[in-house]
Amino acid sequence: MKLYVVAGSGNCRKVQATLNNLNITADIEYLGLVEGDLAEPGFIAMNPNGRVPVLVDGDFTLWESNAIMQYLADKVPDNTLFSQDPHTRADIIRWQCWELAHFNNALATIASETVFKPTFFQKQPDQAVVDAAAESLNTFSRTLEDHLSDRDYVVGDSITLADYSIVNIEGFKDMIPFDWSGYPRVNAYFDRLRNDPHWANTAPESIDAIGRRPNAA
Ligand SMILES: N[C@@H](CCC(=O)N[C@@H](CS)C(=O)NCC(=O)O)C(=O)O
Repeated sequence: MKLYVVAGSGNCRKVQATLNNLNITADIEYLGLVEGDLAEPGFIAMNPNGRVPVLVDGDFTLWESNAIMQYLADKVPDNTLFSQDPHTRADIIRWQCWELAHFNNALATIASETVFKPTFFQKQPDQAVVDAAAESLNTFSRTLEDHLSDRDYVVGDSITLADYSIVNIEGFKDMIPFDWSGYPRVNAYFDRLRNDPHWANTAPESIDAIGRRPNAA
C-alpha cells in the first residue's frame, strides 16, 4: 500500500495519524508541492485534482483524505477510530463533513491568504477574503466550543477519525491572524490532539520542510 503526501499538509497528516494509530504500515512517498510534482502527468493520472493525499492499494486508487481514513480504518477489525455502530459511525462522518465544508474551509482560507500566499508565492493577502473567512470561522468555532462543553473529543470519550480530521490544520492554527481567546475549549482540544503521539509523529521537521521534497528541504 502506498500513500502520496506532501510534508506538513494537514490533509495528509490526518491520514498519516490514522495509519499510525491503527498500526498500519504503508510506503509513504513525499512529493514536492513547491517543485511541481502534483502537476506531473503521472500524478494527475492518479488524482485529476492534482492534490494530496492519494492512496494506492493494489489496483485501487483513492483520493480525498476523509474517504482514505475511513477506508483504512475499515481494514482493522474492532478499532476505536471508526466504530461499526451505525449511529456512532454517522456521527463521526457528520463531523468529518462539517470540518471539510465549514470549520477548516474557513481556517484554511485564512491560512492560505495570510501564511501560504506571502510565504510560498510572494503575494499579499486579500483582506476582504480574510475578513469573510474570519466571520465564518467565528461561527463554526462557536459550534465546536459549545459541543466541547462536556466532552474531550467530538464523538464518544476517545479519539476518533473525526478528531484527526478537525485538527488537521493544527500546525497553522496559531500562526493566523484570528482571535482564539473566546474559544478556550477549542484551544484545549487542539492542545489535547497536538499531544497525541500518533498525530505528533506526523509533524514536519521544520517550517522550511513544508511543501518540499525531503531532499530539497
Ligand atoms: N478535499 C481534499 C483536499 C486536498 C488538498 O487540498 N490537499 C492540498 C494539500 S493540504 C493540496 O494537495 N494542495 C495542492 C495545491 O493546491 O496545488 C482532501 O481532503 O484530500
